Amino acid sequence: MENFYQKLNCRICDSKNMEKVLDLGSMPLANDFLSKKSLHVPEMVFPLAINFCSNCSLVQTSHVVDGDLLFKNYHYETSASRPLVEHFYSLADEIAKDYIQSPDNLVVEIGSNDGSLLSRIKDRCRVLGIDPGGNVAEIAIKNGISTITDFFSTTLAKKIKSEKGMAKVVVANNVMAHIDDVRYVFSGVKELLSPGGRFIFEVHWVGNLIDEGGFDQIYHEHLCYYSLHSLKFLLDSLRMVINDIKLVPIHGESLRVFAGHSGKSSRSVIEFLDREVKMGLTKRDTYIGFSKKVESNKKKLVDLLWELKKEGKKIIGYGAPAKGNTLLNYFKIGPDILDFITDTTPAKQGTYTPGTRIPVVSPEILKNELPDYIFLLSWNYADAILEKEKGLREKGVKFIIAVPEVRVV
Ligand code: DWN
Repeated sequence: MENFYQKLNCRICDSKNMEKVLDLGSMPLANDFLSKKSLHVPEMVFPLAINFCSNCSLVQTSHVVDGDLLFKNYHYETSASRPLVEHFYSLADEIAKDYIQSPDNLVVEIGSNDGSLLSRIKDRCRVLGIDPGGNVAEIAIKNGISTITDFFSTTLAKKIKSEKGMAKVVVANNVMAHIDDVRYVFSGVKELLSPGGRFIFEVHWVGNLIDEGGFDQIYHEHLCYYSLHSLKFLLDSLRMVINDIKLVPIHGESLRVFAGHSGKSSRSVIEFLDREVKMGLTKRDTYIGFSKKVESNKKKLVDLLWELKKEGKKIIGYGAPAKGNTLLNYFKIGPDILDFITDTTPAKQGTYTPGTRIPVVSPEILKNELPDYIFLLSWNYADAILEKEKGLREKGVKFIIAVPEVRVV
């Protein structure tokens, strides 16, 4: 692969019956934050558009960027977002309560990042992390979480099975949307999972993306935008079963899927499939309508920001999420609008946002520099952040939130 290639067949069902439903143009990589010394180097940009497959309903990116470019030096750290860490701790406790019967049980996490989830249960069972990002895997290893720095695959699944036995639980959060050859990776999970085991994975739900107009979740790392329909098509074809599902309020709304080799599907699965049909998630027109909502949100937000700048207001960004870079680049919001962006991730501080080149700094700066407005790029943590920053709001600082509707609070 010369850095990227166009996907002509559907990732799940191999159909060519796909139609482009949104085109964001050429974009830099959303997590490719720039160091000061690389500012003079032209950035790589890649086509960013999504297709809808009428055969299995998978919404997916039209092009695939080389995984080494995307993940080998990864700026994203789970532990930088407290609400996310708490979300994963709660999942880890649920896994231990519902699935771990012996300290010898093995829990394998695909995309284990800095080991936040596994650290919660490492004293209750055997744990193994897998993550290609050497920098984040290093943090996990330092915290005592055995981690394989590589991409998960059927080959690696066989190696783990021969060395450590089968896994009682395989967990993968915000990973299965990042994989091009999804059939191969899901087959690897099937290989590793014990007969009565559970594959528990979370993916952001395409229904939320449509509902909230959260188009910023579209970037090159996210190859798939799953509905339960598309996931069911995939697991049926691999002769696996979706035993249960739960909609969880993280990254907007994510589907938490409980899958296994056998067993029945719960009532929640049946009801959710009906809900998706009623929402039109199996119809291409739904996604065509979505792109119109994105354009209307764009105009409202950009007009508001320029109005405030004309009034001489100081505006900064809060949170430098990957999704923020899709929004900033597509809406052409740069350092002429946002003086800087604060972020709690040490690896992001001192860098510049890809494409728009806005400086990313520590939130400490807010102790000395008060803006008039804060544009909340990490809108998915709005409740926690507005609570955390109520002191700023008491001093008159206003927050601008763009998703699901543009509003000032
Ligand atoms: O799939 C993925 C999603 C789930 O996570 C990955 N491809 C990458 C990543 O996407 P993201 O960067 O959009 O995720 P978050 O968790 O929405 O990023 C939040 C950002 O905001 C982090 O950089 C941390 C920062 N933050 C902050 O500065 N102050 C977060 C909180 C809660 C805060 O109080």
